[in-house]
Amino acid sequence: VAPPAVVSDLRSAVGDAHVLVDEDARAGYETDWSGRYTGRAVAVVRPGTTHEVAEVLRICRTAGVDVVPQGGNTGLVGGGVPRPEGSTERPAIVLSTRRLGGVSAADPDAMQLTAGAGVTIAEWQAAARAVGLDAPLDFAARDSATVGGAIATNAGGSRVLRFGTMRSQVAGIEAVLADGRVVGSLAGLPKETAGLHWPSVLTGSEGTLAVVTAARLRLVPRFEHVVTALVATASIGEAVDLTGRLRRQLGSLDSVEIIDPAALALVGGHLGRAAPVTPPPGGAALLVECAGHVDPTSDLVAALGDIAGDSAVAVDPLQRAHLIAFRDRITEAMNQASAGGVPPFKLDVAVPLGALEELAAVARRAAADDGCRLIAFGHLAEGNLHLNHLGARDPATIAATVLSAVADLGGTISAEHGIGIAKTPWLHLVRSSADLGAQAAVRAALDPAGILNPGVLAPRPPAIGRAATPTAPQVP
Ligand code: 2HG
Ligand code: ZN
Repeated sequence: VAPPAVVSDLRSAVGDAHVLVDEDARAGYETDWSGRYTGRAVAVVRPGTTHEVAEVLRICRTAGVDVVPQGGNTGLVGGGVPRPEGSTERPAIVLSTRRLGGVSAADPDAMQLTAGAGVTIAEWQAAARAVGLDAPLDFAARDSATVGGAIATNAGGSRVLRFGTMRSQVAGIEAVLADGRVVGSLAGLPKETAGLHWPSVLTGSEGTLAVVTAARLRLVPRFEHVVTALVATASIGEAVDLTGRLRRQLGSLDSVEIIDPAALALVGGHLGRAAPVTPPPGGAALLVECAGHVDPTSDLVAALGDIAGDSAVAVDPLQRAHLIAFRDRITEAMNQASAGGVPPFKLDVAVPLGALEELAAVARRAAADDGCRLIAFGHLAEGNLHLNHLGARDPATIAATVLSAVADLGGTISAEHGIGIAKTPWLHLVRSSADLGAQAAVRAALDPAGILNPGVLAPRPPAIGRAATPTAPQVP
């Protein structure tokens, strides 16, 4: 039940219309995009300015109310929705940053613009294109995911091989600390050595250190010529070799995405049309894009070599969209396949490219042992696989097996979705206790009352033995 004094204080800070207390109004903010993580907020608060964000944080700190920052709510690890009922001592609000909109001061010479935290990735792209440039980031949730959320999770997506993750795009940042003080700068100076670099400190901090309110963002050239290819390889090893060759030969290479045969069949069924290529079992389909100021099609076809035989290449925007749909709409296809039942159990992992084939084999075995259906796809150039388990009986055992193997292979338990609350039991696999202790000290220094996103990114005691099953509250 909402402490009434807090709700009325929040109403005076941001206006009645922007404090949502009705169950129906809150519902869309209380469950994340995965459908697996849900909790209750005493209110959803939607500040419209940095000053209002500061007021909201001061009110919550004084009242002892937790704050869960949320952008477009496209998260998949439970980090942007209230914690599960019964798992926290204090009430929580969702602080939605969606009203912190507005794009301003595009500078085509410096190739930067300033965006509010609530600006979507698609709006960032549109604003860049309006000045003849482009945004360096792209992924399927572009219409809802926000700049603030992308910073909080260090989002990646499909263009990372060319331009880097969100971390590389943030030239300046403005953020509010838990006590309401504002830090950072939106000057966007490419060179500056005058102390801590707030974009570096806050990117990937998952709403635990401050609430990001605006950012100075990098822009990249807008390429007139784009070519998309869907190609089949006989094995993952062959796919990795091809990726290396494309990277070395093609300065125009924008993305190399991977789709396993089961994922390709599932999305084909969802789209109502078969894919133009058929990778054999154990093989993969790759979605490759090149973009340049001159048409890169013949370079791409030459670099594909023999593999060009089993491929579909498109330049026409509509035909390109037809190919891209086989990659972009897999998540939607899985959600539809599991509609009404338990949502897919997701692992977002990355390993060094040379270990990808082994990781795929481990994942296949873990899914077979469980008896679930594995849908694997992802961002090949970064060795990043999205392992989705449909109808998993024992997700905690799958996670323990796969994540331990990932750590042994020199990889990471989260490549781009973040730790949230979903991956906290396995943080110790990839972070030492010295590392986790130092992170906890930084967090305590910036937010001594611990109101910012409690439970998120918080390591939990390691299970006894690597293969043991940790108890995870939201891993049914
Ligand atoms: C993507 O690459 C997203 O499409 C979502 O990261 C992945 O649904 C998923 O597992
Ligand atoms: Zn992804």
